[in-house]
Amino acid sequence: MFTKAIVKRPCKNLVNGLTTANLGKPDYDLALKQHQGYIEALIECGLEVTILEADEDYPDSVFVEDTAILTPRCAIITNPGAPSRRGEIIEISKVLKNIYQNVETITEPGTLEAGDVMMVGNHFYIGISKRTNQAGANQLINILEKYDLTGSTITLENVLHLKSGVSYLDNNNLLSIKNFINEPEFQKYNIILVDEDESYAANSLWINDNVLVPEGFPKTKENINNAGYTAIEIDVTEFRKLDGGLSCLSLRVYNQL
Ligand code: CIR
Repeated sequence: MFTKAIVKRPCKNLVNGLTTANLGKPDYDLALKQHQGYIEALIECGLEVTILEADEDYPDSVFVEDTAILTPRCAIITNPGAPSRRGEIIEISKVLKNIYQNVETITEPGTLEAGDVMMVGNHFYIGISKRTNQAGANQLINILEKYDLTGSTITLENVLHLKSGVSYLDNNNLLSIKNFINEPEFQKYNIILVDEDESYAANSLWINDNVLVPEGFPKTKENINNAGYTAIEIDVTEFRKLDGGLSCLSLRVYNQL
């Protein structure tokens, strides 16, 4: 069960964040408002939310998910593949040391961003992407195995992070864009296909009985509701402009296997 979340307020320098989206610059005031809506939804889902203050030194620091992998047995601080994001781990590391007894780290030459890591029970799928390399994935698998957890890799094409295209929703349900539906490792799941014109909604966020879904993707929302969840729509247009989705905006503490 998810019990807590950590978020970080967007900074004004957000407008200079990394992007491939071609959707224009985010509007800072609207981003702040949307971020507040996201926090309120997490609280509505029963999570205790820690809110970290904005940090102007790191334009992408609102996407706090990428800085750590939280497992029920340890936290693992990443080494982001994007050089401009490396320093984001300093503060997160301090915060997580107050929550977790066991804190591990990914180090050079390994790079890894946790948007590339998808937790399915005690197994962690790791996307090999422009941001996460094989060395980083190998380090993560070795760390996981120390805690009786497992990991395996999936090579990505055409998506920034693994979870840009696929999200595990618990109860064996996997929300996925077309690119991943033939992935051998995913054949054991009940795949909820996300239509091509709603591909952004593949990054939806399962929190206990709820799933947060980006606003404006009605087919995906309906499919998620039909699968037995309560889909909660959240407006995140300003974060989409920076290739960010719902999962990217928080780190979630999961307490039991
Ligand atoms: C970046 O390119 O790093 C940010 N603009 C977006 C990060 C999105 N994070 C995620 O998918 N976990």
